[in-house]
Amino acid sequence: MWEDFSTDEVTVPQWGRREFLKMSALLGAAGLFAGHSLSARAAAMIDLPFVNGERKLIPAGTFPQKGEMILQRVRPPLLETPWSVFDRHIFTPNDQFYVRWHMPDFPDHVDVKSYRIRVTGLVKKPLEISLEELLHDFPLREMAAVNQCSGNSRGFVNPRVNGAQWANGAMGNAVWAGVALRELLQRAGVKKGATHLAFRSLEKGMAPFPADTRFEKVLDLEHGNDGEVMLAYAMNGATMPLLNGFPVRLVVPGWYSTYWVKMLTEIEVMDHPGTGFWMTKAYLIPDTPTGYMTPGEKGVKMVPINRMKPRSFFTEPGSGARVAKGHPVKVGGIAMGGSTALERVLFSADGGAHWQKASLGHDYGPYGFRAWQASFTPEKTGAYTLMVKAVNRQGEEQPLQGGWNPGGFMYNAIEHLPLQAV
Ligand SMILES: Nc1nc2c(c(=O)[nH]1)N[C@H]1C(S)=C(S)[C@@H](COP(=O)(O)O)O[C@H]1N2
Ligand SMILES: [Mo]
Repeated sequence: MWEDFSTDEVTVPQWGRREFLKMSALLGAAGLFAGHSLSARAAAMIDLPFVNGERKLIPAGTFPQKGEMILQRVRPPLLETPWSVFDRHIFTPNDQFYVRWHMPDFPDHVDVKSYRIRVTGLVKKPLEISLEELLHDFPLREMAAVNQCSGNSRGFVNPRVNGAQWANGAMGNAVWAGVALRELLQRAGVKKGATHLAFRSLEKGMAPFPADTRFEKVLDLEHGNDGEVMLAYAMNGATMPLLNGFPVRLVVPGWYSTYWVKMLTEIEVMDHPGTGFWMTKAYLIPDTPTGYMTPGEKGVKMVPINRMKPRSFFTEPGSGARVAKGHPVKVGGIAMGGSTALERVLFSADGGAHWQKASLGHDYGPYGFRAWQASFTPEKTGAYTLMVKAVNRQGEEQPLQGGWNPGGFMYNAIEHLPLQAV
């Protein structure tokens, strides 16, 4: 990433409708998982930086349309992006974009001819939209946005909690192309009294209660109508991988990606909040100003997780690198504002005693990553602790200590990078 923000030269991929139809026809025809067997392939190991962090690094092609990934779970697939990928691209390549599913039996192919997105419930005109119509009858929207799992970095939460033990790679930045949800709602005509939108996907719920456990997420109508929430049919200028929600997924910029429903097939306009498992039992955070609480605290009111917090990361140099005393060291990485634009990134070379402003790379919009860069000269030999902190437009900044909640959600502590000057 480092030649004078060479990532600035990355042209935002232009989305071609022709390619979509071509690729979608291919994908619709083939059962993508046919012939893929995990055990048949050799895998290297990787050590994530927490206790019990050993994982398989699976080679490209182990999962369809996916490159080398960190294996967190096979079924349903939980694949983490190797950290080195974030150093090479400000947009995360589709084939190394992380993957997270909840149901073991999600569809392994989608028939693009019969695929429909239905808008139902409190509308004047219920809709059944085909992919062709979605592509041709609505204006194209494009937006850079970070898709981050609520549980990203859960492996660093202290005390540790249950759930996938991700390091920092359960996130990715992409240019999403598709249609603003507002367009569909306008066409359907929302009736008076409507307050919420439920989003449902192609996969079934889990036995023995498939109806109760189906993957349904709910947003306020006002939020869904804000012109930013969108139905994406392309990602970084290409059809999105099946594992990332082909053919259409919801994009909720600035919100944790539990709301970014993949393989979206129904939007119900409702006059009440969500009552399903995924809104009332899972993905809840303490109703406190930070979304954190004291471990073991009783009687805390819980609410659905929502807006993302600011974060920043080092990609350069590597952790524990040896640098030469008296010579400037270039440091840098990526940062995001979370639910609002990034305001600034601060860098410290002395364990947080002094902070300097980092310079920022190209701005692709409030919800994407920005590259940051700073430099310092170690005047003495010995150990250094570098730190980086993002501050967003609302003045929200990363805390020194990671906060805690029972789900291990929204971890965003300031990153520390040890260095040795010799
Ligand atoms: N249909 C469907 N959509 C889903 C999920 C799911 O299990 N099923 N998981 C959600 C969660 S919790 C996450 S973190 C993101 C992961 O998106 P990705 O696999 O494209 O990275 O998808 C979201 N959308
Ligand atoms: Mo997630």
